[in-house]
Amino acid sequence: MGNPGSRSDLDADETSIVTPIIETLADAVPKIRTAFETHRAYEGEENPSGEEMLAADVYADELLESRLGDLDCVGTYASEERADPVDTGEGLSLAVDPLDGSSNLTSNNGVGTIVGIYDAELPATGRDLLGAIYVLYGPTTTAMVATEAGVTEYLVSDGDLDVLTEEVEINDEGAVYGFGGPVPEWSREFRRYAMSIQRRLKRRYGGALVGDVNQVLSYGGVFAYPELETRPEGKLRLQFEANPIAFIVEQAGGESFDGDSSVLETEAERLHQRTPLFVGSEEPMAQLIETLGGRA
Ligand code: AFP
Repeated sequence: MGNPGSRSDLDADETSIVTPIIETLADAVPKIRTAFETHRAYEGEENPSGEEMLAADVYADELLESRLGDLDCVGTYASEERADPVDTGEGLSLAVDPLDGSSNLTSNNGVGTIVGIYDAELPATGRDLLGAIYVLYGPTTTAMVATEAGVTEYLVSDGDLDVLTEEVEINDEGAVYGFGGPVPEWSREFRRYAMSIQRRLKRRYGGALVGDVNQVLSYGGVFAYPELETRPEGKLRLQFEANPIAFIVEQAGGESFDGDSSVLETEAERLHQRTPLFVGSEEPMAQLIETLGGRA
């Protein structure tokens, strides 16, 4: 653990692209946490994906747009809560889910913030990601930061960052699984996979992607939000959720899959496009990919 009160735990070489972004996010964390207490009501408005927004969603989005959009290295701020990207000048494109799993605020369960850092105009493929970050607001606040150099987990406290885990690596076998969506709406193949995996792994599902993926990274295992009968495109958003999460898991040594190939290969057609998402440890993912018909 690093020196509390300093930001020196950020490794200059490994995370230089993401350094101003993660430092700015860390600064915003105490304000976002406070908003969980003060901005709990629903706004009566829907986001571009048709979901009702909480006041905290709007607060986090506006705060992050103003803070991240001000950075010299950022040229575009796009958010799950906005129909269109905001042009902030020359630079990288950020795709942000300001408050992932915000409906969990009602039940006081974990929520998160996700940032995809793309070196391309949005919508872009996961192969255009230079880095990805998620913040998990759990009993403590942690940040998982991935670049081509690897993945580092930080404790975020009073706006400061201290390394918790250097070189985060997912184990190959896995211990937990968490699958979203109503079971009767899963495909027959996916139901077959779920029946088989539950003999070996323990079910853990919290309803916030960041929390559910963080436990898969911590213990090994598999997270899935598959295509559904009524929603063949899946639920999760490619730019804001699936790509950054797939990048982090793959950089930690795991696998991602969209039903055909790595999520990072998914063609990007629309900013708010959805995709099925499967991520996790090598072994359970190999079994999943085989059960779903293999890679295209
Ligand atoms: P909310 O932001 O509306 O709470 O949705 C969260 C989310 O996009 C993602 O974080 C979860 O993995 C998934 O939806 C949970 O969906 P279910 O409520 O269908 O389990």
